Amino acid sequence: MKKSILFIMICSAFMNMSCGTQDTDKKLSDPQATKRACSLYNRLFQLKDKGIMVGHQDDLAYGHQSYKPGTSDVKEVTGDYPAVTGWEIGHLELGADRSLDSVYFNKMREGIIETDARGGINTMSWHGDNIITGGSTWDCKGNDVVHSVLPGQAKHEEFIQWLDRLATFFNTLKDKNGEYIPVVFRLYHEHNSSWFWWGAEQSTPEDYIAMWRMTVDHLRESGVHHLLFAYSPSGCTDEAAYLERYPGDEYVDIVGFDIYQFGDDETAIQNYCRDMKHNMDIVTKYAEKAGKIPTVSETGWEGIKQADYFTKVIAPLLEPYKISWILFWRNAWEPNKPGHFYLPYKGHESAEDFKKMVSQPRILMNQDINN
Ligand code: BMA
Repeated sequence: MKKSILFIMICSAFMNMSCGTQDTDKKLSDPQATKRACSLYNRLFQLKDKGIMVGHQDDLAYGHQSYKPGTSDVKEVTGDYPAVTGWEIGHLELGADRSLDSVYFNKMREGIIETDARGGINTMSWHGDNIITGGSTWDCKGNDVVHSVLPGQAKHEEFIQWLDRLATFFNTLKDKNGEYIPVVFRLYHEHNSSWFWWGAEQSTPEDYIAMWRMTVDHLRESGVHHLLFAYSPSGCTDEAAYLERYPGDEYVDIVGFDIYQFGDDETAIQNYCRDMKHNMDIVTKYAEKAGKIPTVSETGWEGIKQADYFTKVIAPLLEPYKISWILFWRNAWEPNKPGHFYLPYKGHESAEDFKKMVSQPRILMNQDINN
């Protein structure tokens, strides 16, 4: 083989494998991140200067008034998809064919591919089951679940099998050129609260961090290099509290937080705005310092009980911040959850107002990030 051809082959192998060859200095935590994952990370930094992307959990999975996969309430209301689409993979670890919210994983794969093909961004959360009790993600019995999955502990091998199932799914996410689709993976979220088995009262900071690193290391060792890892506690009082269970800059690419509005009166709105501002300050400052992407990783007001909520509360709240995206929680399809929605569906009283908000120049939808 000619030396020059060999040289070109080696160079292109490197370009496909690592962020080291990119021409900007935004480095993903994974030194072997794929070229597409690196480009997405750099794109996020560029888009952050342009505005704040709208995200919606399970947007393409179903609508509030229809279980049909591919239904997007946001598209029906505004004419465009959100820039960021959230997915939930709870029960993938069990080898189930559908998520805990009854979204079939083969449909989810199609939705991820479709979102990526139109230039959208995919993010995933994981409400995995309790491996000790076999109960749900909210089953906090057996306060040693996190400890039990660590190397040498009783549930380690079984948990590794769970991670392998995740890796297998991630490795089926390919674009039309056969390249892996980069996806944001938001691990073990709201960990400073105590309602999931990995919560603050359920584990020590050391064990939590060890589980996070073990998860990321195992996925990387399994050949998964197209993930951007996102860290997202519930609201925090200050940066020290924010970082209490932070696994380290080499294990995180995106920093966010989850805060909801609880209550329907003026005080509830004021408290929500106060906490959101405080936490947007924390994550934007930390992101700036550490070279990460800041986000609002989960938010919303269940049932949106004010018609002009988006232009009167949300838009002014976001205005001063350089946050990459704000992800509103899901619009449940389940007939027994009629009030469980966080963005308007067609016909809801806040639909026009939401449409107005997303037409503002700094609020970015799918088309805005692709022209
Ligand atoms: C919660 C609710 C649940 C859902 C879970 C995981 O906040 O929406 O109905 O099962 O998220 O998506």
